[in-house]
Amino acid sequence: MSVDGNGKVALITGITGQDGSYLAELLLAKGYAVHGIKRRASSFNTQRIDHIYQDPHAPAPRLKLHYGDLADTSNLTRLIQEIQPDEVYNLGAQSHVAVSFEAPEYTADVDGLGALRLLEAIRFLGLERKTRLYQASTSELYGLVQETPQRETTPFHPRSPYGVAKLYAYWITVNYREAYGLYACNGILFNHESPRRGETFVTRKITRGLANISQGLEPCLYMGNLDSLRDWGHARDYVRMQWMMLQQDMAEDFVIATGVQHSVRDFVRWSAAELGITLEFSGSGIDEVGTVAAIADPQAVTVRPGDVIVRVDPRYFRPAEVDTLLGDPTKARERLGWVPEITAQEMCAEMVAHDLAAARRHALLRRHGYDIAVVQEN
Ligand code: NDP
Ligand code: GDR
Repeated sequence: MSVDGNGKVALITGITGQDGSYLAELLLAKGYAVHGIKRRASSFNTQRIDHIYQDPHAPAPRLKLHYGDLADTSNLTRLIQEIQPDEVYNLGAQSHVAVSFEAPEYTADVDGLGALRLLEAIRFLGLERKTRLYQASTSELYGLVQETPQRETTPFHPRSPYGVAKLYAYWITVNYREAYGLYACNGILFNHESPRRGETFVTRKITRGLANISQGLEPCLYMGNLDSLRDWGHARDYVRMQWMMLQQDMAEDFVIATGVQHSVRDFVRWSAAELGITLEFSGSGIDEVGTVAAIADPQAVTVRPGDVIVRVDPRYFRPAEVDTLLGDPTKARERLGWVPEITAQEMCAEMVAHDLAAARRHALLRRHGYDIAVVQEN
């Protein structure tokens, strides 16, 4: 494989995910040779990176995919031995908080021990002085928050099997840095989204669900906790910071956030407004509903004033919730000059535009007799 460009070689776990796809684009643009680990699945799972795919038969491809899994020690060790990466970005994870309550052991294995397997492979292969590691840590570590806003020094109190698994990964990364002098660091990233966000995370569920409703593909959006408060940024801004963290003289941990907080209900309202729909919320708890109050352009949408298009379904409540998260990115700004460029509202507009285009295509197909299944999940 070619190491043209800047001569650096990166390995990304989770390259088929939201962040992995943006990071791969960024590193390729910087001239890296990029290797990614993808899981074997019974159907294609590379949609997010198909646009940067390079035919392995072509001369000097700079993107290469390998089958692998964070649960498989020998696979990871062999890949690191073969690839000899300068930088490893550990983005792979069972990343859904609600699902981690359903599959806690698997989540612990992949999200917790997966990080250890990579660190141990670097150490075992004697690559401590060559290979730098980025660990995808999370604001879910703060969980039941002890201080607002949350910064690098705020104590952790995770509230889910996902958060607890990521807590292990956080500390084992710090431990290998302290014990073996590895350049290994944690990015404590707050929620970040994009049109490539998985369809079952709240922002994408909202933009996709409301776009579908506006085109008559679904009747209603069923939501969990509308009061939840999050600090939402754009994935494109956040992967820039992941790269910056590995280019410093010394490995350090950073909070990556916007410093601005909104509720899930706000995000529903903004998304509806992007579609020309004014939503009014009434009731409370599981009886809360979102009703169409006004429409900007009746030709553009199939809903009408008075239609109830948002309801609460307790199925989407979590056994333990993280009610509020707000990050303080001061250290990242002062030390690395990082500032987010895209606001949550701008990101929401981009996501709605993306999902509306897809909904219109589906609606058109349906009008011409092709039945398109529309699935809604948590
Ligand atoms: P995604 O869920 O979009 O992507 C996760 C990636 O991990 C996918 O490529 C997935 O593969 C892969 N993966 C899952 N299980 C395994 C496994 N057993 N072995 C190898 N790979 C696996 O997550 P994001 O891109 O949003 O997040 C990237 C990382 O950052 C994750 O670790 C997440 O926990 C963390 N994080 C995310 C935040 C966010 O708001 N997005 C905030 C803070 C942290 P497949 O495509 O086959 O499913
Ligand atoms: P989160 O993201 O749990 O913060 O983890 P998610 O978008 O799933 O939930 C955010 C908040 O919205 C509430 N919510 C709902 N969530 C989902 N998924 N579906 C719903 O219908 C719904 N209704 C309300 C949730 O209860 C929660 O409070 C994300 C993941 O990317 C993690 O991997 C990452 O570590 C953290 O962000 C930072």
